[in-house]
Parts: sequence; structure tokens; C-alpha cells
Amino acid sequence: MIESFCMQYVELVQGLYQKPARISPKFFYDAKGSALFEDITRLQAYYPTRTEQSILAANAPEIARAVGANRTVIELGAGNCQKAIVLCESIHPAYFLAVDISEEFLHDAVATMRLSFPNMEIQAIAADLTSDIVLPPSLPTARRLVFYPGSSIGNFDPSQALALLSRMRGLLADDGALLIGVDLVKSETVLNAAYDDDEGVTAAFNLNVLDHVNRLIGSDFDTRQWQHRAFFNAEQSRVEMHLEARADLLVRWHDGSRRFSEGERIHTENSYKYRVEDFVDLLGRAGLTRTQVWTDEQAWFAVVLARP
Ligand code: AVJ
Repeated sequence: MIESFCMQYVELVQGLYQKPARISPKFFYDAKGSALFEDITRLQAYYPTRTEQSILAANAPEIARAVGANRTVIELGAGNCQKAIVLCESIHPAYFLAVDISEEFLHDAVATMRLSFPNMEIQAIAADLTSDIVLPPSLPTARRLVFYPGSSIGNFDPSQALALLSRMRGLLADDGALLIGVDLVKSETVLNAAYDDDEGVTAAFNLNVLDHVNRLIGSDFDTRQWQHRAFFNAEQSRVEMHLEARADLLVRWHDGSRRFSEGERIHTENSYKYRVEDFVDLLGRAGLTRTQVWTDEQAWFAVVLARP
């Protein structure tokens, strides 16, 4: 616990000293940030969650057939487990393990899961997917299904995504599988609206990271002095989120400080958008082959089943 606290401190401070400064998107998810993200998923402009849900619902029987019975499901970035509930209703796994970075959030979610599935073995662990994922020793190794919905893979740049997919591959035996949600390239207008909604929910989500950082490193960020920026970077095929200083600022923390000039930005998130072929390619490099791909009518989002 203390070790992870120190590592977070060092990681955050190093990021703040970089030019441009950066804060990893994993720091969005304190209790308030997790709740704000849930609000985002209900926005009209934010298409990924409902599109993925509709793909999972429309193809539930086919997905269940392709996945098969008696799985041990490992959901990464489980959040409120909403998607897992739908999946578990159709595939009836024997075991379910929820992995998420936000510990507080996970406990409520797992309690809900236990009520819905009294016969399923359910466990939860808090873990940061950017470091090694240590599974409980009691988790069966046979017939694992790693479930990574929501296009959370989009937060990682291609080399990190490859590393993460390879680690997921490492959790699987020959009979294992990966079911992953991937957001696809689409019109810039749709993308920009999804990450800069009129209601300002995404702005609040982005700004909240500063309050979280203040608690983690004792800094004095004032959210009123920062502005939400989000836009599609076509060259890198990613939506970028930044926080932009509204004036010249000095930000202090326990053992340091940094000046920001008016207009200077802190890079808080990348959300990569893939073409299906490119994603299948990436899977291949991680030692995984596509079994099946399901998409929506507009091909805005894909759910991919892959195996070693
Ligand atoms: C949770 C990483 C999938 O990239 O769409 C939503 C996070 N950021 N709105 C995404 C997010 C701004 C989300 N992921």
C-alpha cells in the first residue's frame, strides 16, 4: 500500500515536470471520477458504451455459443460490472474475477454481482493494469475468458497496448479466450462531440483529476484556473484530452512546484480509435488470433473474440 503510494507520487510528479506535462488517465478514477465516468456513459453524445451494449445484447446467443460454457471470467477495468452482468447472464461462468483500479467502486459492484449470481464464485482485486496483474492463486487456470470491454485498451498507445494484450495472453492457457471492446475510427464530428459534450460532464471528469492529484501529492491545483480541451488527432488516430491553463500559474506540491503559462496544457488522456484490420493485426503480434468480430450497423464499435 505504502509502496504503491510512493510509486504514484513519483509517477505523478515526474509527469508534471515533463514538457508538455502529463497526468495518466488512470488517475481519473477516484470515487467522484468513477461516478462522473458513469454519467458520461449515459450521455447522448457518448456513443461507445451504449453501442457496445447493443452489440453485446444483439449478439448474445452467438457470443455465448462462441465463448462456450464453464468459463472463468476475468473482467479487467470492471467498474460497475454492468457489462459483466449481461455477459454472465448468457454464458453462466463458474468463476468471476473483477479487476479494477478503483477499490471503493469495486466492492459495491461485486456485492451487486453476488445478489444476481448466487451460484457463481465471485472475487475482486484492485490492480493497476499498467503493472503486472497478480491473480488470486485459487483462480482456475483452465477455460479462462479475459473480458476487457469499453475500449479501455484505447487509453494505451500502440506499444503499450501490445504489451498489455501480451500480458492478457499470458493469463491464458490454450483453451483461453479474450473478449474485447474496441472503439473504431469514425467522423471527427462524432468523436469530438463524444469527448466534449454540451452538458460539460466530460469537462468535469477531466478537471476532477486535479482534485484527485491534489489529494495524492498535496498540490494546490485550482480547477477554476483550467479548461477542458478535447479533439481528434487524425494523424495518431486518437482523441486527446488536455487541461489548459487559463492564466499564468504556479502550482505547488509537497516538495516541488511548476509554472504554467497561459494556454499551456497538461495532457490527461489518449483514446485511440482503431480500424478492425489494424486491431486484429495488433492481436496477432500479441499471440492472439481473431475468432469473431461483431459490430453495430454504423461500424462505430467492435467486439472482438480472440484466442491464443
Ligand atoms: C474508459 C478509456 C474507454 O476513452 O472513451 C470517456 C474514457 N474519457 N470520456 C474513453 C473517457 C473521456 C473512456 N475509456
